[in-house]
Amino acid sequence: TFGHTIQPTNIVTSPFPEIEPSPVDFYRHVLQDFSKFGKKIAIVDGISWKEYSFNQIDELTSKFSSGLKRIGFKTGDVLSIVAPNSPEYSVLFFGALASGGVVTTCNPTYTADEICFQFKNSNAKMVATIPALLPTIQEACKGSNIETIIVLDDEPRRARDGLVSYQSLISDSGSLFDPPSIDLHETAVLPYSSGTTGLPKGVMLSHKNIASNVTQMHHSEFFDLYIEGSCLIGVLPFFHIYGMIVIRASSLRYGSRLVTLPKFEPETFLAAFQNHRVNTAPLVPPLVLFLAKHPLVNSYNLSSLDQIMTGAAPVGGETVKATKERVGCRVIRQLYGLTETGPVTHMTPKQQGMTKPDSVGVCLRSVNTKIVSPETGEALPNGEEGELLISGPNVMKGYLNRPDATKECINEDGWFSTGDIGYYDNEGYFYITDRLKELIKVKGLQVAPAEIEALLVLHPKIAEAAVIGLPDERQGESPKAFVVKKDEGVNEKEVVDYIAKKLAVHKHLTGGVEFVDVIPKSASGKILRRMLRDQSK
Ligand code: 4UU
Repeated sequence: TFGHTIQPTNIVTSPFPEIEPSPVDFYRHVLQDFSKFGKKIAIVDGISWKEYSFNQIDELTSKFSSGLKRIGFKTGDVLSIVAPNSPEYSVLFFGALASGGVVTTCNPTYTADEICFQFKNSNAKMVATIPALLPTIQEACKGSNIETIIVLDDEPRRARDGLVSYQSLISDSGSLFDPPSIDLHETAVLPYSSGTTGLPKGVMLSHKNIASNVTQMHHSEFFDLYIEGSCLIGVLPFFHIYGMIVIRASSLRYGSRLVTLPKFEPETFLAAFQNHRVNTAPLVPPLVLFLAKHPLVNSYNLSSLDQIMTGAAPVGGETVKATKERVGCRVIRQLYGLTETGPVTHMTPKQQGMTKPDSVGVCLRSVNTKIVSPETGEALPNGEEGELLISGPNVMKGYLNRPDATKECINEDGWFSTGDIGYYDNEGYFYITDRLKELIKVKGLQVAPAEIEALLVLHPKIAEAAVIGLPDERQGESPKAFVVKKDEGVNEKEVVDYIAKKLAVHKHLTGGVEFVDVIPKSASGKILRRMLRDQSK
């Protein structure tokens, strides 16, 4: 154990020293040691082996930043990135920040409607994407304020019809590169999260928030990437806060090598471990389960693998143990966090990696946690279940243009209500046991029931609808719809297909559709999801 972290007030603190806040913005923070790392490889494409040194990323970033300014991108403007993982993703991301911009990241598997919502909601001015997504992006731009589409291709494409090539931007002389000094409380990134209720909202994470989080993880007991020769697998998507901060930003900040994969695919995933000698694997539960169970795993040499981390959704201690035994890595541990906390708040310390496999670990540096009674709001002692509240320098500023939703989850004292249920043990280790909020998690990705419900009730044959998550071994949960018919003729397939056309794959109704006479609701009209969940057991 690491000393006493449970305060008499029932506030739990970190066993490790507080961090010094970063004196510089996120771009400068992450790139601060690049000249020291120099010719070391920073990022390599796991499949094509196209690689970039720290020097090269640095140079490309400044040229891209200058090129962006030349086409009219200004301080405070929003760049949306809608692309799968690649080495160039970092150039787009840090190039925009170096121009004083804000980056909003979007899932590249989204439909045009979903992307359009985010373009409009974030008021993005430019978007960067890959050629294959161009038709979707062009469709999504309609009705938004996007003026320019940057295409990640090798062809030099002259600025025309609002299209400009990445190639032409990185061919810029760099003369306009001049990162402004930025108030560290300004928004740096705008990922989307539905929070405890409703539709996805822009999460305003400041430079201070995310620079802090990178530092908070950095401790010999946590994410010791400064160890010479660290090599990470970058298979989790960079649009999600886990890929954005924990994997990509931390790797660059501490001089590790990052192997990018555009998507999860069994052979390329396993081959990457073997061929690139990956030693650090930040994963989500379905991928941990894959390593524990899939027959293909035996055909690859995973001997370089030293540590596995799993977060973003619950994982059973048994799966954790089985995976460790099968792949023979030194440690596997859990992380817990949310988009709103930039993201990580808890991590299993390395020493205790296997002794408490069900725990998400202890508070990161400068994180305080309380478990409060949902009824009384009082901070509970160890062993008692309640809602997890967090405070720390990583807690978001709030939801974009949603002071109401912000006020509901962050109180005057800066405590953020996670909507998760859990408890801590007598050594200050946390356990997540349930979710108070409506959020569904499929493969670690958010699915907001309200988003699916809003579409369902627009269907001419549907009167009312409610969506919940059914437990699913492979993907964590599966969205299931309860539907009250307006027209007797409607069947399950019609409803499933309707949603499949409108939303990304992880939001499809893989849990099926159940037709009911009424949706149970509280006196105030809120859907009683717990009742529906219990009904489905
Ligand atoms: C049970 O999923 C995330 C961020 C996760 C993350 C990232 C980097 C965790 C560790 C890490 O290193 O963010 P969101 O906003 O998509 O989803 C947040 C929700 C939480 O409220 C909780 O319900 O995801 C769930 N969650 C977990 N649940 C996250 N981590 C865990 C976990 N166990 N370890």
